[in-house]
Amino acid sequence: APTIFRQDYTPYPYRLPQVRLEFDLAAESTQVRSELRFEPAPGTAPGTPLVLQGEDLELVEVRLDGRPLAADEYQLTDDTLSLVPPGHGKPFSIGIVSLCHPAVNTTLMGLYVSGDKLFTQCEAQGFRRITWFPDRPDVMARFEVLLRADPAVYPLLLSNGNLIEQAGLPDGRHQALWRDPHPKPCYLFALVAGDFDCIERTETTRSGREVLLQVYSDKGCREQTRWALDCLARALHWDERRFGLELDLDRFMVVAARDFNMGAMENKGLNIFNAAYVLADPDTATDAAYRGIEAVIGHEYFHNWTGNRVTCRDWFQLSLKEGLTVFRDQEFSADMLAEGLPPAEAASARAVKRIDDVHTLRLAQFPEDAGPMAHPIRPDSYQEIGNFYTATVYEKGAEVIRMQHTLLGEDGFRAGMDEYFRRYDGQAVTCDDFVDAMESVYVQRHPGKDFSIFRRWYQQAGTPRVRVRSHYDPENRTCRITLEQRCAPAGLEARQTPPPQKPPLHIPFAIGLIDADGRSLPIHWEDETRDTVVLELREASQTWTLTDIPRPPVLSLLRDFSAPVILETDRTADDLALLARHDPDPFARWDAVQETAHRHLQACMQADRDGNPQPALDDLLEIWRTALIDPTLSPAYRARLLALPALREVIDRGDPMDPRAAVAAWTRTRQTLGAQLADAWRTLYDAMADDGGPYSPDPVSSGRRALRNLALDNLLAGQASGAAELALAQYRQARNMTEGLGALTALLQHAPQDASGPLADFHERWRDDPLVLDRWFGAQASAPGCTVSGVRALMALPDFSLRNPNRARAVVFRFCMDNPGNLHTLEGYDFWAEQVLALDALNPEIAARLSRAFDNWARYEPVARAGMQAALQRVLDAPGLSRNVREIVSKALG
Ligand code: B3K
Ligand code: ZN
Repeated sequence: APTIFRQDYTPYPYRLPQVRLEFDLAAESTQVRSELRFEPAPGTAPGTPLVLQGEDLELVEVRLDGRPLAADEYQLTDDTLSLVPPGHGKPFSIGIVSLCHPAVNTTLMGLYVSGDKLFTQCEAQGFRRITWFPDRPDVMARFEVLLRADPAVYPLLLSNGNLIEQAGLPDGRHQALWRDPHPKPCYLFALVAGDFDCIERTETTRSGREVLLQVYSDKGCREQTRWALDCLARALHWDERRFGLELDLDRFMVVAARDFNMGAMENKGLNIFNAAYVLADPDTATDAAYRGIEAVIGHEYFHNWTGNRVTCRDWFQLSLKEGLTVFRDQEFSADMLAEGLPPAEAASARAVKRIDDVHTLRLAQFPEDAGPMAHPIRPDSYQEIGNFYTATVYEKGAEVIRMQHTLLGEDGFRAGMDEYFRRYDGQAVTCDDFVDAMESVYVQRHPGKDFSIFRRWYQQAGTPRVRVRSHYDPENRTCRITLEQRCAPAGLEARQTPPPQKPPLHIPFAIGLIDADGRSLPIHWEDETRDTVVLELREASQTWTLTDIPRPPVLSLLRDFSAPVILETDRTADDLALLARHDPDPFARWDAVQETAHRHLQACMQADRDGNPQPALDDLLEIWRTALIDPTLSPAYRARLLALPALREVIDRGDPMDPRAAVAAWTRTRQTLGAQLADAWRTLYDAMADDGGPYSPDPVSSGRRALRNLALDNLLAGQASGAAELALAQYRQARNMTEGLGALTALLQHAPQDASGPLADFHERWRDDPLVLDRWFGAQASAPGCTVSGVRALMALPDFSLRNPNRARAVVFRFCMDNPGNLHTLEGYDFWAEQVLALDALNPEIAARLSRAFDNWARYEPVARAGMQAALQRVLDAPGLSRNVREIVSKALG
């Protein structure tokens, strides 16, 4: 497949002010009639061809200014339709009639069937599967859309913008006309047709306009959409308060779809969501699911400004909207968690969100940045853009925005955002344009300081490492701190000779000092005294001297995770233990516990390799023992502090990566921690019992449930007597899904022999609720007892279907991502290859996601490495591979 380069961008030679689309909707075959009003862009030479994209379409007719064109007046290829428009320099119109086939569209891109309804997904390049069109984000048009369908099958007909009129037709069908007042690229087009429940409410915007918010879902699900509607209203008001951004539509719709490739899609005024991010009630959704809905509802809503009003010039700029919008949704979630709490608790609630976000980054993005798919947040090339909706573009992109927020401060960042909209509202722009706006504020507020090298974060792939050295001079009472950065060649760079030079990045590095008794040592900095200062590292190596430090300090580093880097320090176990007990920065404190655990786990693996006895666990045990009973820590925060690093992180830290050794070390450590602290876990379990009030997903009560489930998990891991009975009782008495699933998962993980009763009961009770059934499948597929034949047995059940992405994710992905002990076997590797190919025949975007599971095969120990390499080769050799999967596996194999 051809590689597309960012440098090759050229503007589209024609403008498209106005589009009219008429749909005759039916599942088997839908006819689309388009009327596209083009005009040559300034400077376009007469005779410049007009090229439209189209895929999997049947062409019926093409007209130019109303005149049907003969077959030799246009060119048709597999994916384009082109013609030479009249050279008079004036507007002209192209009319196209074409057919597409939603019922057989298993890719879930373009127009497709889910259940008995019709949905669209157009980002990034799905619109070309609906009709021929300039399918690129810098062509922005006003859309008028007429939908016609059988009212018995499709009583509701939705598209973007405002409903202009609705009417019955003489042939028994009905029609609806929608007009979107805002010009938009076609990737933001949407239509929905079918029978739905709907709840709605009106909100008054800050300028006093009444707007209608609606959530559509399957018949019978109405009551499960209240939380989503509530989140939507909160998102609307939050964006007004925090960013001064008001909804620019009279009507904002969210529709839940059962079959959906990703989380959700921000189509203008008509967001289409994976039902998993809409439906929730206490019986069926976990606390985490409630928070996930809040985050995704917020995310899509915030795209209305960061993405839709200002969109991307080309797909290389994807992080312009995604990184920024993830940052916005992270801040929204943090503010929602902190709302109404006293300051200290609010800070802790925000820290919990930060910890979870950093955890995601380390789990998903760091490995990506260390593998063959590593790319800058603004990639330079791709073969298939669908493969670049990555943790790098999204999560690292959000970190790059967050660093700008740190460097500018809340006020400065807000001023930069205002400037961004002042300059670019209504346009399709680049990441550079965004940084230009931020830079204009930065240089004004920090005279003499330079922002230009910050842009390197957009150009460089790979996770930088920052090495920290410090020296305390008791005589002069100074502390000298040296930071040194380097970033190894990443992704394709690693294959270049000589390896490319990577100039230093601009890294905001937040630090604090504490003394041996755990007290904060204030730092004198820019005429102030502070507990935390941000060192701005701009060179390969830089040294700072802090003065008036009365006692030898221990360094608290990278507070609040001020930059997406890996730390290298010579901190001792005692330093970490001190930080784990006393660091006033809740993120750095958590990180000190994580680091202690990581060191222990790696030491266990080393001891195994060397045939030595297992290292002592004292450090971690003591830290946990104190944290377990510390009443000053919120339950949610304690649940993070007392969580062992995820198994995948432990595997990823190995050099070479050794999944089976990691599983062994991890399992043993959990066992020991559970057993040694059994009494404390038991006391905590009882103390965190539900108070009997009505369910609420607030941070305090959900924190208590998280901590209680963690206690249960530890009791089972430590094989405490009576633990299985406790879990069975919790399952039976569960008052919500968090408790029920917590008990079921703990049983499956540690006492599978006792899980069969709850498993059967769960299935019986929830067999008709697909989202809950996904939980049932997922808990089993990720259990250590689930071998390849186990996962095959799950797939043989009548409830299973590979076509539904949520179900495929619950079973196949959970097995391949969260069950390393069983995946890393010869049968496991075969299973992976077979499933990648099976999915690829249906849905290349989803198949490509699964194919990423072996990205880092070359970093594994020899046996695993050879097994994965062979499996990758088997996929690459298969006939008819999609462009999506081909790009991933060919890059993996190099
Ligand atoms: N913008 C969508 C991306 C969907 C692309 C799928 N090929 C989701 C989001 O980030 O909000
Ligand atoms: Zn997004």
